[in-house]
Amino acid sequence: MQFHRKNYSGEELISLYKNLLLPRMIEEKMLVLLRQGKISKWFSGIGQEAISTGVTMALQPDEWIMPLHRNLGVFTTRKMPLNKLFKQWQGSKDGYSKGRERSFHFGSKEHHICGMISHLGPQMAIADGVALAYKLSGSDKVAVAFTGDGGTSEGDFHEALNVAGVWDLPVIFVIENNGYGLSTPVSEQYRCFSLVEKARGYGMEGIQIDGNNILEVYDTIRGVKDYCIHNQKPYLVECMTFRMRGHEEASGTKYVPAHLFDLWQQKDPIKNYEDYLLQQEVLTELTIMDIRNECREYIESELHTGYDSTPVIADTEEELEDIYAWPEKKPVYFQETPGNTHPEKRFIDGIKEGLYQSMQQHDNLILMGQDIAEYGGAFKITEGLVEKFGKERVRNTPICESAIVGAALGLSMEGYKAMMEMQFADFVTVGFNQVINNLAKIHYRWGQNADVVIRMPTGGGVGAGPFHSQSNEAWFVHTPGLKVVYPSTPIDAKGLLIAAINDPNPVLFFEHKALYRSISGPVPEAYFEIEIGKARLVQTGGDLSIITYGAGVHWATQYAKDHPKLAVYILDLRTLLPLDYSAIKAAAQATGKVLLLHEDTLTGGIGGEIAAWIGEHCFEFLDAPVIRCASLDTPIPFNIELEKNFMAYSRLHECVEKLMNY
Ligand SMILES: Cc1ncc(C[n+]2csc(CCOP(=O)(O)OP(=O)(O)O)c2C)c(N)n1
Repeated sequence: MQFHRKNYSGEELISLYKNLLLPRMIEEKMLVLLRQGKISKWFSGIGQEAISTGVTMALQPDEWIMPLHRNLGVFTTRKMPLNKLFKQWQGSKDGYSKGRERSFHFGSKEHHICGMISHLGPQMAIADGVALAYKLSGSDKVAVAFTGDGGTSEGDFHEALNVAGVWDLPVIFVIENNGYGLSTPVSEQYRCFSLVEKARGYGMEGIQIDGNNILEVYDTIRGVKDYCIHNQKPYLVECMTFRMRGHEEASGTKYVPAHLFDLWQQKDPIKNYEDYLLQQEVLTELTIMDIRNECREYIESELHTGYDSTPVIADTEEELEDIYAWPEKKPVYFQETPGNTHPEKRFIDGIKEGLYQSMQQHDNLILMGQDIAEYGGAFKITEGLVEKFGKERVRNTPICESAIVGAALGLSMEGYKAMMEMQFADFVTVGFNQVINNLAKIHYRWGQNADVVIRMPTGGGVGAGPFHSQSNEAWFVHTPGLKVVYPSTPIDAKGLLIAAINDPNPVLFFEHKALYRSISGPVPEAYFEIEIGKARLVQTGGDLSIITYGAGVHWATQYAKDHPKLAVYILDLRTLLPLDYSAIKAAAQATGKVLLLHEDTLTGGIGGEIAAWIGEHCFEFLDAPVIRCASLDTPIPFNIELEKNFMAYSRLHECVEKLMNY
């Protein structure tokens, strides 16, 4: 192994050595503790430490890193106390995730380390978002994301590199090519000669280096970092290395030919560097022994403190409370002054106004979406915003839904707010993982909030067929950590969108496309919020209660108008997560006959959840079973007659009759 000292001082070389040695010695200890059953699972980075350590040492402590499961060296080089890391691995209350996360799936805002999710690839797009924040704020910083060779096969790798390339983001993607995925050799993982070749396809520079040579890693990353900041460009670094142990300790190493271990043993990053430092007379046998003893003592004393950890006593209230971040300022909600009148606006104008005023209110709010800049978006909701607020804040995106949701999270980590327009709610499926597993869970897992709104043009009735018409809100209602908002009137569209943007949590904001230009109503011109989680009583009545939202509110209102002899109580839920249970209870109590109406399909729709809740909590008020009126359990057909038949409203009369005749 060739080391090139360049101008590095003895002190710097020793500092690299100490940081390189510590994770190895910690791991050796952990393997013993694992065998003793004191920790549950271990992903070893033995043999790969030069990468984590060299990369982290080349960065400033406040530059974000997105590490993975073999990057103990990132955590130790950022000086996270071992006793707390150990508490984390034991699942203790005073680790980094209150016992909620395992192994390396945790982060720390203080240390600018973003915890991974098991899915590996999503880390990369988060780095895009952080790098975008650095770029927008003019900070001279880079973000770094790690991936294994296996992870490069994920779509997330492609999307993250593509977005970084197109947006000229200062981000370094580090591939640790250790020859294997779990057991899959690289010959079954990719067909290019080397992974660094991929850089060119994304319009970025790349370099392949010896990942076992700490000086090479450190020096390269320092240079690459300068390049990224100076040129405002991304960079791909492929570090060649080898994993000296199994994927995780239980999985063994039988699938790796034995001679490879012999070969790579010769290339051990610590032994080789140690020999070099001896040869350079930077260290002596004696100083090495002192350093090793120092490490050992540190590990033993930290473990001693680590063992003394608070056992977890489950506190349901705390568990539920930590799902969401709480706003710093108490919001001021809209209150109507009697006698006040407001201009009539269409539903779409309510959304536009909410967005426009939010952009004025928050200069850290970034809008992202396909065709949303000059073109104004598929529904022209963002028309004019780029002229007013500029290309930096109103960003056209490549067709990379997953990476843009990830980037929105990265922006949030640097204190920005992000609004992403899904061109159609249907397309959220290709960004699903980031929404469900990153945005929704991150606050509960390690206290990082996701200040992100995803606008979801949704719903059918416009003859657009199965992939431009779906109602998919129930997927998200089933995901703790998200908020799901679904307005039905122009005033609510504006006030709830403003509230969603002010809310520090991830909000899925559903906008029914058929309402955009068909519904009008009074909309105050001022900047105002409507409270998320509060339903709206549309009208009272004593015969039956229809609980609904979105287009359903208009179907119910029309139905009541067409049947004047029936006194219909209509509740517009407005927010589906969290639900306004007191308003639901009041609706059940008001008439004793409840109809749940939604455009979403029947099975697994939110109507089922509310019906169950009413059954459990309002049984004594009921005079009839709760009835659900929903769309057919089929995809949404294109032909307008088929679509009409699909839609819940085609069965509304039948359902009302059934309920009234019970
Ligand atoms: C999306 C997804 N698919 C599969 C897995 C299971 N899995 C966990 S780690 C791993 C291998 C990863 O290989 P690589 O990216 O080369 O990293 P390495 O573990 O070798 O460091 C696999 C298949 C996963 N965690 N996520």
